[in-house]
Amino acid sequence: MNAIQRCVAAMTFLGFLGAQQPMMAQRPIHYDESKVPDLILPDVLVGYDGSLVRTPGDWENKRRPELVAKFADQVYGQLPKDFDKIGFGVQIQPNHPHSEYSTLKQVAIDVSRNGKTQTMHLKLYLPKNATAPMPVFVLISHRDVEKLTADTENRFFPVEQIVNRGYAAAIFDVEFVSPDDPDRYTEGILDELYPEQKSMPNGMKGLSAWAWGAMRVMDYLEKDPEVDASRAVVIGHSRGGKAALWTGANDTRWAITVSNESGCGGAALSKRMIGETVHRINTGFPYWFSENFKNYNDREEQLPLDQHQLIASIAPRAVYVGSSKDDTWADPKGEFLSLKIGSRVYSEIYGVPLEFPEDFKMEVQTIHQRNVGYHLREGEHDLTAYDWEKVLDFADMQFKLK
Ligand code: GTR
Repeated sequence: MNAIQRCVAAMTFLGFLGAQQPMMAQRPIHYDESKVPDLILPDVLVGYDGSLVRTPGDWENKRRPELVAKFADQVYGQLPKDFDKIGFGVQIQPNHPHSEYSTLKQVAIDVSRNGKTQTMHLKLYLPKNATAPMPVFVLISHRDVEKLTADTENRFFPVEQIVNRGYAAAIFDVEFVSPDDPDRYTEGILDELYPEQKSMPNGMKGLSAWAWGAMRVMDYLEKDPEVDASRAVVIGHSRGGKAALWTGANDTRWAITVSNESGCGGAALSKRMIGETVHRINTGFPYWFSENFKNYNDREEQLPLDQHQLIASIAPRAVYVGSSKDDTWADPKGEFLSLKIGSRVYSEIYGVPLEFPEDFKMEVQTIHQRNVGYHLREGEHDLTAYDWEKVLDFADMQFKLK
């Protein structure tokens, strides 16, 4: 073995060690576009066996499932679909801070597997005096839902704004499925329902558990006659946005998937390595992604996929990406490119005419088209009334087009 071969062998070995890499020095953080490497992105429309994707059948039966499986294996971990039983307990809450304009259903969702049960709680606000089944937004919340919903002024989950636009507003706290805490994240479905996942290198961790929670909410929505589950939107901000995209890629029942400022491991392209990187996120939040994802710490060029393919995996259902100008940690340009490149599936396979600006400009903009929506706003990392307004407009447009 010569010196170069030894170096390559050592790097390969370290790659396999994966989880031990956080001990190594990390690449410095940068926001310098001139340091972004030339992007070599894996093709959305070429299968792993080299075959070209030409038809909706090729996409839906072969390419899309293989991409989702690859993301499960290398990035997010498994999203187990099996359980033995699911039950729903519904209570109408008579007095609540939003009662002037909405009716609140408190829903307990009990899921059992191998003799154990996990309960998650959903709050569902229906527009007051609604008669027809309502389209619905479901927010995956990593912020305390009791606090959020007690404060009618909060803009993160603005019940009044949503119901006044003719939608039901639903929210669940990730705490019920996998607490957003490095020391407690297994204290939910991982300990109770899927303990075998904990020792698997491609096992479920926080983000997959949150997506699993959103899917169980959908199980409920399909049973509630006051909701139109065929017009359901899953939305999340930042870490919640990563989970929302992963939900939409797995679960074809959602009409629209919305990622707000989800950044690294969400909408942003990992291979740009600007702002938050794979190594940074796996170090800061080692309990979100699978162990396998750590193999790509500072080795993004080795990733056999990138996030444009996650966005594509939502097709042919609608997808939305919201970004903000000051949220450079989340790489707004990478989020835009990911959406633009991933959207090829809609245009080339489903014949949806789509137009995007040739180059990304860090300027306030809104691009609402059939199936694909985008906005870039002023300001910092947050989910704001402005973001909701844009996303509600987009949902109106999609449901009118249907
Ligand atoms: C950031 C983190 C991001 C993002 C965000 C959030 O600090 O680096 O990946 O998910 O937090 O959830 O607010």
